[in-house]
Amino acid sequence: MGERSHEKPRPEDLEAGDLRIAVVVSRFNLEISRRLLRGALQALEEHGAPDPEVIWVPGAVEIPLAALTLAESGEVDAIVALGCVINGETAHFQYVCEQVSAGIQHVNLDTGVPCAFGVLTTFDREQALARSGPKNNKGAEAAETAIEMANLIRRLQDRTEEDEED
Ligand code: INI
Repeated sequence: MGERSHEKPRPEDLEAGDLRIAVVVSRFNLEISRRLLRGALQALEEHGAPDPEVIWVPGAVEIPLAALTLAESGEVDAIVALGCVINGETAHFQYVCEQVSAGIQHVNLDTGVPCAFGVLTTFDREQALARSGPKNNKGAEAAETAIEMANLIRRLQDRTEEDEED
């Protein structure tokens, strides 16, 4: 057994200088999506991610297919999925939430490429604004999760390869 994972991320766990990270962001509730994107891009820059690609899609339901296609391309080490679903008066909200959350988990488990879930699912616009601000920004949190998971999966894969060589 080599290196283990740690309770809190160490600085090197959040080092993104050699990671290729893409952001998939949905246009629906554009004001909030832009705020999440700003937070994510700031966090990626702070951690040294070089030139993250940003892919826009129409709504949250479209995020998983774009993310899956990127993950399968082999061109990215991690994906940050951003969007905002706000409860309306019908059951539509529930279907959109289910599709985007299950779809993003599919991307993670089917491809092995980490795809962080930075999609807000709120009861109103105020809750969405409160989670996409300069202080509390779920886009920034998702960006850090994507970096940490990309580094973790890389380390675990390297360990497996070393074991196979022994
Ligand atoms: N898409 C969102 O991203 N957020 C929402 O709040 C939303 N609502 O409420 O309808 C929404 N719907 C569109 C959906 O994501 C798809 O784009 C559409 O169903 C076409 O596939």
